[in-house]
Amino acid sequence: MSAAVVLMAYGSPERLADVPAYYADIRGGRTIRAELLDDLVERYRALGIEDESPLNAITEETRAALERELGDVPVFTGMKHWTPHIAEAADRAVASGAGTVVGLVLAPHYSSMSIAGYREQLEEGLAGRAELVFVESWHDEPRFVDVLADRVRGTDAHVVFTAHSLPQRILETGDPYKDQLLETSQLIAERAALASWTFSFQSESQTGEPWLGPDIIDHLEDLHGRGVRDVLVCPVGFVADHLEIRWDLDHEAAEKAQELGLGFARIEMPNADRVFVAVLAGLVRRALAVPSEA
Ligand code: FEC
Repeated sequence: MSAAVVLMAYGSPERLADVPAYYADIRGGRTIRAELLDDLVERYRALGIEDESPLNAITEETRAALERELGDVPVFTGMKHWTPHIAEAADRAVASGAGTVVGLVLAPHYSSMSIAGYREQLEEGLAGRAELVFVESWHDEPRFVDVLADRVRGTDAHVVFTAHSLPQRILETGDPYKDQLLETSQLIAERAALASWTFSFQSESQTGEPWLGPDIIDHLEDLHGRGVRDVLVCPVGFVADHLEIRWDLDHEAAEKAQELGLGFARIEMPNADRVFVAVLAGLVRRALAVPSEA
């Protein structure tokens, strides 16, 4: 039976005018304070998304490269918070004649507050019209670990692994997110034989509840206090350039490091890199070969 892939990403507003609707989608109907919306618009403006999004272009590049790599399996992009929505991708996958759909998220770590939401949207979109093989997490995939280990190997700097923070309450329900992040970091550090590394969260939102820490901004201060002079940031929870990388790290964290007199660099994100796309293709092939183990 033929197959298709729904490749899912967080999604990004396509142009500046889309930011309010995009933010409303993220908040799921809950109120947005005007100053937070203004601040978000300014962050996107600084990234140059006036009329078209260089961030969504990266997702399209990755999709096209994965489709080429797979050869005979069509790949459709589905965005969690923007167009094309996951439900549209599901419709297109079914229309392509696929009896089996592989759901793969461009985020390697499972959380009930992230990956579960992608799955829900895809299940609803497919509505039983095709068999779904959903890849829940791929945080310990050896070839993914290699992709990142290759980017930090040989550095003299202290490596800081990072990922998006989430509200602390996820820990009360045994959510595996934090453990999976630490496992990925440990695996990379071992593979690259790193002498000095730590993990910190980034990009927490102002939602009025405590989020997982330490946040990278505080962590940089702490590292500086411990005598670290150069930092190389390796975001393990993201695979592409987007707002959380180009603003939260390249702008906010870099500015903090400069203020402290700390050397600051970050690895190049995998984006549509050939070796990384081969990792994604491997995940899809494995999901199609042994659906029950995906
Ligand atoms: O480049 C772009 O345009 C999109 C960048 C982007 C990525 C991303 C990834 C994750 N998020 C995760 C969790 C949350 C939770 C909330 C939340 C809020 C935002 C806002 C923006 C945003 N996120 Fe995001 N996230 C990205 C962008 N995120 C913009 C709203 C403004 C703000 O709060 O700063 C809080 C929702 C709420 O208010 O209730 C929770 C997680 C990931 C990593 C996994 C994934 O990629 O799906 C987890 C990229």
